[in-house]
Amino acid sequence: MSFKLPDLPYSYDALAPYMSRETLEYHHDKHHMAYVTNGNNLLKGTEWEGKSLEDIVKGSFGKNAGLFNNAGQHYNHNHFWQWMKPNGGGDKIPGKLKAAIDSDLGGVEKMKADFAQAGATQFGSGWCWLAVKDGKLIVSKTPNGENPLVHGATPVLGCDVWEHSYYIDYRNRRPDYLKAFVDHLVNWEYVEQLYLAAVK
Ligand code: MN3
Repeated sequence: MSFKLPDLPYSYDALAPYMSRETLEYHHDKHHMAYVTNGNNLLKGTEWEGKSLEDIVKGSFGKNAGLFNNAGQHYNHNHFWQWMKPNGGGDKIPGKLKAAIDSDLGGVEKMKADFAQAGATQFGSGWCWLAVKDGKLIVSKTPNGENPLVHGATPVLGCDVWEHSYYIDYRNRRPDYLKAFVDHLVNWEYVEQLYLAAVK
């Protein structure tokens, strides 16, 4: 399969004022598109041509840095658009996910604080995550295009902390962006869907 840029699941204005049309236009139309284009070029003629995106990400990690960076970022952004929705975030978390957050991560408030802290302390570009490892939820962070897949875990929520994700709207205030993400943008229903698939 070749990589293809997905449409945003909402309009470019839908996440304002927490994420602007201008940010989504640059981030989705330019940055994500570049990962798709470069990834397709780098995939040609490799042993991973025809494999699933997940297999390409896991297989190329540590073996083909150029392909991995672009495939990893394609995977991350495919989910990132779905990890947000208008009027998302906050504490209205579906029951099965909420129960897992309470038992594995010490409750919703602690989870939100730990997730935002992971994003704020990721030095340079990268992502912060909720992931399922050995059947339990964990909080983690990764540099650049890496994600929990290459560390034996399944990502269920990620926030892009590359500057291109927040600099137009928040300038250097990454912690304010992370707070807006957890309080107003997260699509908890999609997070629960991925969580339930990961623990099945
Ligand atoms: Mn990005």
